[in-house]
Amino acid sequence: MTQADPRYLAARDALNGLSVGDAFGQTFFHTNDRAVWFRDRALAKPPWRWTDDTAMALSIVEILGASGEIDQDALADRFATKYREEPTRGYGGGAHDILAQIGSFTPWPQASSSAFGGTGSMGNGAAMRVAPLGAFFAPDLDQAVVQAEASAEVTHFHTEGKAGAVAVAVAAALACRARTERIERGAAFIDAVAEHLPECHVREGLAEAARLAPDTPIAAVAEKLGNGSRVLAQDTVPLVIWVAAHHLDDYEEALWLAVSAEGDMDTTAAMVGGIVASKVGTEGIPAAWLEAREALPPTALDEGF
Ligand code: AR6
Ligand code: MG
Repeated sequence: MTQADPRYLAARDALNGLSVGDAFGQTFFHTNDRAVWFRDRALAKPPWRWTDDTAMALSIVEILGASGEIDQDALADRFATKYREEPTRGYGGGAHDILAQIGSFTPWPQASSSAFGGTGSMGNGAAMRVAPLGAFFAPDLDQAVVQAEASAEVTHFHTEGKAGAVAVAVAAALACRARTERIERGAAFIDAVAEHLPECHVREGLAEAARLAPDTPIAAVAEKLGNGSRVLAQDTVPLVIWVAAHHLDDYEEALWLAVSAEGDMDTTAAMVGGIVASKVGTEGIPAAWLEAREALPPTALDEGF
């Protein structure tokens, strides 16, 4: 694959949106004046450090760049290597354990399936890293679903964890297609995402999200759908899809709304940012925000990331 491959360009836009969102969202954990910052749209002083959301998304993009699909063994290896190099990127509680195990040669199916007493993780971590994959497979939604699930399973064995990843990937794919096709916004967008999920809490949350009017105050949306404060797929993804569905053409607005919901702000902003940038492109991200984000390491394919 070359850097001019449209799938690769789409994934790169999503990665920029995701990493800027992650770094932007993270800044609000470092102030006691969050409410004032939201009201005034005040920005933290750069650099904005990105977290595990971006570290793991980089691994996904690298694997897609190298083989055009998710090779689960290679992905597990990339996740574990990046974790070993920089364990202080803010990984989830169970993720530390799973990634350390994979790094010390426990096969990923064993590490992933035995987590949390054998249920597997239903954390929001498989969803936070997956938007570039959705953009990459935008022409083929069935592939987006299969590949998102494969990318999730390496660390998130639980149905909810995987469903969260499928939802964000499909949303990013639809957002990407909205550049050239007519894609409905609002409740119809949320329904179009939900139809790719199995029966589960994430899907139930999306059904609730579709019933919330576009002008519902964000605090009420968070109250109803959750805001990631439990760090679970089902208390994070419905709000994210609601925000993206109603603000697919405005990165800045979508991101302010996402963080104003409070909760797991780096993660909700990473997800919303990855989806919305799949529609508006890197050029739709405020230049000052791109500049403020800690630089991304060069990947094997693109020194300019
Ligand atoms: N049962 C109970 N609690 C669970 C379960 C379960 N089966 N699965 C997950 N949790 P984890 P992630 C809870 O550790 O998904 C970073 O800050 C549990 O409290 O698998 O990669 C990112 O920015 C667990 O610690 O990691 C994201 O915010 C938590 O969910 C987040 O971490 C996260 O699941 C991503 O975390
Ligand atoms: Mg994080």
